[in-house]
Amino acid sequence: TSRVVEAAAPVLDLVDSSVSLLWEGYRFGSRRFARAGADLFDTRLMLTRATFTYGEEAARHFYTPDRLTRKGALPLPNLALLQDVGSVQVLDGAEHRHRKAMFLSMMTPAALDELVALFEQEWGEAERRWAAQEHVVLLDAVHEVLCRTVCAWSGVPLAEEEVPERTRQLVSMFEGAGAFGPRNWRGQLLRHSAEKWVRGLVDQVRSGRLDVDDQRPLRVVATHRGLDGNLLSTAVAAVELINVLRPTVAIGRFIVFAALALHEHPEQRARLTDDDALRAFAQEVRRFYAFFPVVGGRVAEEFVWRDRSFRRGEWLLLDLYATNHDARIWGDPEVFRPERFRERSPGPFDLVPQGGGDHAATHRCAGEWPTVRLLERAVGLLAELSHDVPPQDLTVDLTQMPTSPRSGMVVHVRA
Ligand code: HEM
Ligand code: MYR
Repeated sequence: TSRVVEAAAPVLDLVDSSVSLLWEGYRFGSRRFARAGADLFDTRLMLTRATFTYGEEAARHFYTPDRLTRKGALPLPNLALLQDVGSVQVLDGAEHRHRKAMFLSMMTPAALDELVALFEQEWGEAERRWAAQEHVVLLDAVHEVLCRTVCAWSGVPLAEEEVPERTRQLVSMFEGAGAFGPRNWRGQLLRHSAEKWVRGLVDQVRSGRLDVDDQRPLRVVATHRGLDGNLLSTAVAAVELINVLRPTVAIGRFIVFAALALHEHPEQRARLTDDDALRAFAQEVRRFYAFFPVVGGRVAEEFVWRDRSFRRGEWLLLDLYATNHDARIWGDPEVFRPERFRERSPGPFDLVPQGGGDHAATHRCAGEWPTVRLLERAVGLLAELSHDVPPQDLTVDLTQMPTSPRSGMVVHVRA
């Protein structure tokens, strides 16, 4: 079975704690909150003063509309691989709401049903290929299934021979986002090719050379008009479509964590008898496992919390991992227990793997519904998949961001 790796002793945060953050990974914040006995502490990152916070109250402040801006909130090498320059993530106020509404318009119930149906179809076809293979690295295999699914859903043509390359490009962006150095550079390089590809698609839609259904994300970004009445630049339209393609492929990590959870808690399988049970399991996967470590923001509107004023420009980080493991919110936070989500539904500021607050008015993830829908379906499919898990290194290294079981979760699928 798997174990969890943590960094050894905390590195001294003498002048700056950037090195400690990279060294310690997901538990960087939790350790210091515990040491300080508080839900906030000051530190320095990249030679700039920063305040780390966690918990439901902190999330409520952090996700009060218009209080923080994402401008200057992430180091550029990380930002560039995720939301990127010109995207919804760096807009504020009315412009942000308008662009955000564009994303949320893609997430109608009918569109989400179709996304799940496409996923089931791709999964079914992949299952037949998996059964013919000696073994399958589930993380890689699921990334590919999701790449096919999201391209079909988005109206992006994808030839069979393109699948490995496009999958690799999208994966390298989020796998490079938590790194400085070669893994990050590789992400930048592959991102560059992906942007060229997607800009070409936007141009083709706009010139009528590519016909795409109305509701599909490629059509939506290509025809969206800003508050000024103008189309988005080709570059920004491409960035926004990539903001749909890339993170949908990233859901593969949650799916592999779900497979790991089923492997380690075999007694759970029999409980997955209805939709509520699948939903609860999916939510516990999102709470328990580590993915997006922290979100950052700069104070745009002053506020007071814990007898302290937070002034314009101050750098605040909300520790998502620590909030999802906050013992004040979750009983036995280090125990994987889906039943907790049958006893209570998540509130806006407690379960925050993809941010908190109101989706339309804050920077909370636009893709939370597709994530939950695909993940709960994947839990059902995994529970029905006849497979063995051979001996392997399933260690989840919490000093790696993003992390996953070290082996990528190798499975042997039986026909
Ligand atoms: C924003 C996580 C899936 C689209 C975010 C944020 C996080 C996050 C932490 C930033 C919140 C903030 O700045 O306050 C994740 C994780 C995912 C996921 C862990 C699962 C793999 C998706 C999907 C989509 C998506 C499937 C689209 C289909 C976006 C967009 C934003 C965003 C557009 C920017 C929202 C804004 O600035 O208003 N996501 N996300 N994400 N996510 Fe996701
Ligand atoms: C997405 O692709 O937008 C969703 C998943 C991204 C997860 C990336 C996790 C590691 C990023 C660390 C960056 C924070 C640096 C302080």
